[in-house]
Amino acid sequence: MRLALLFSVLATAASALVAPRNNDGCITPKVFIVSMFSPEDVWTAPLKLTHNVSLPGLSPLFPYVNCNAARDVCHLITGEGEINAAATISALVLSDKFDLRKTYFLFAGIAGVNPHIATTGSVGLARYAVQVALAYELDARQIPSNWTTGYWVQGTKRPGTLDGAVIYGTEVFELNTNLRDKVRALIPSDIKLNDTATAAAYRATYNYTPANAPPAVFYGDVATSDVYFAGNLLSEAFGNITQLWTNNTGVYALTAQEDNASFEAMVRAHKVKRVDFSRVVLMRTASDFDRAPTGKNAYDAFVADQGGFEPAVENIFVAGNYIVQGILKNWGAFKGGVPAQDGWLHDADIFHTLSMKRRALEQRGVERRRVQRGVPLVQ
Ligand SMILES: *[C@@H]1O[C@H](CO)[C@@H](O)[C@H](O)[C@H]1NC(C)=O
Ligand SMILES: *[C@@H]1O[C@H](CO)[C@@H](O)[C@H](O)[C@H]1NC(C)=O
Ligand SMILES: *[C@@H]1O[C@H](CO)[C@@H](O)[C@H](O)[C@H]1NC(C)=O
Ligand SMILES: *[C@@H]1O[C@H](CO)[C@@H](O)[C@H](O)[C@H]1NC(C)=O
Ligand SMILES: *[C@@H]1O[C@H](CO)[C@@H](O)[C@H](O)[C@H]1NC(C)=O
Ligand SMILES: CC(=O)N[C@H]1CO[C@H](CO)[C@@H](O)[C@@H]1O
Repeated sequence: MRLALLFSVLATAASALVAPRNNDGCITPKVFIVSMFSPEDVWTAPLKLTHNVSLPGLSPLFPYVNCNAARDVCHLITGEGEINAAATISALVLSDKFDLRKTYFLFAGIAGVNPHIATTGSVGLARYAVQVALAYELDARQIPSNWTTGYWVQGTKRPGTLDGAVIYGTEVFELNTNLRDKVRALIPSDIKLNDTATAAAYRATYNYTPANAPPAVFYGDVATSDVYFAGNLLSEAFGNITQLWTNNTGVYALTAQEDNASFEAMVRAHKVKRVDFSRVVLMRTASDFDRAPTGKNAYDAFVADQGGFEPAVENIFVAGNYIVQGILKNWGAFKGGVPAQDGWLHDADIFHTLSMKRRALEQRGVERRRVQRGVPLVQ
């Protein structure tokens, strides 16, 4: 008897490993919104996300997922920085309380902005998230005299090259650009974004557009770095690294501290069919400029009240709620997914984690050779 019981326990455990999940009783949100810290939670009150679900592994500061009564919209706060983001999103996507296979994810937070690409209060929708500071660094006072920056990619000998780069796999993530086009179309082109007089006045101190133009919706890529960098030199250096990792197809527009980490957890979960990484939208609204206006000191600009925080936070909802409501209203069109662009399966990350060909590529050492030849991995 006891032996039979043991066998039956083992058989149940084994079938749990291989059998499809029984998702009865799971929460199956249509849209899952992710904030990174409390001010970005512009959702709970207006969308009445009052049904709390506690989940092991979330941030001790934000221990709940909160959903609406219909349980078709849910939200959580990851906690700030790469480590909080990776740990929280891992806990979510591995939880059996949720079935997230058809869920659209809206990562929606504030960010620093490159004034050559957009201005404060603007709403950016990203194709790439690039982990720019995964790099070597020398203090600027000790760099070789002909270098333009103290940052260079790990494994390489100098700035500006991927020759010999060491790959961690989290350097760059590519999202579904067809989905990005589709959700942008849900936002009215004449949308009235929120703004403040302080933000407008500070913006006017830049002598070029789009920095000094009113806030708008735009396409732009997001740099991820735990180091909160500022000033034109570092911003330019990380813009250069973005171009390296994306073979000049990415444009560094926004900077924040979490996305690369969140997406690593999402890609791993996609691989075991717990989420669909082609259903991820990354929206960042611009709260402050990454560099000073011409002729101003970098530190003074960094500490100045740029006035962008408030409209950036508000515009997460002003623009983002069109996306949330649009997906809910048009669920028939979204339910089956939005096919991603050609090549996406190979490029979601540079290990080709989502590609059927990944194993074969790895076995042939293709990644290693391409990197040794200094060939960017994303096309
Ligand atoms: C639900 O979660 C929110 C945010 O974490 C918290 O403020 C609120 O007290 C929670 N409500 C209940 C009933 O636990
Ligand atoms: C700097 O000078 C060194 C030595 O002359 C040279 O090898 C290198 O290519 C130059 N440029 C950079 C960016 O290192
Ligand atoms: C960025 O790259 C450009 C083009 O190679 C170069 O002229 C510039 O000095 C670089 N900027 C920094 C800060 O490294
Ligand atoms: C945008 O600004 C208007 C006017 O100040 C305000 O009523 C509204 O609540 C703001 N929107 C959000 C989402 O905060
Ligand atoms: C990089 O982009 C260029 C076009 O600008 C293309 O010709 C080249 O094949 C790309 N390289 C790789 C490795 O994707
Ligand atoms: C700077 C930093 O924390 N980078 C991390 C990004 O995520 C990967 C793991 O997925 C880490 O290896 C990096 O250290």
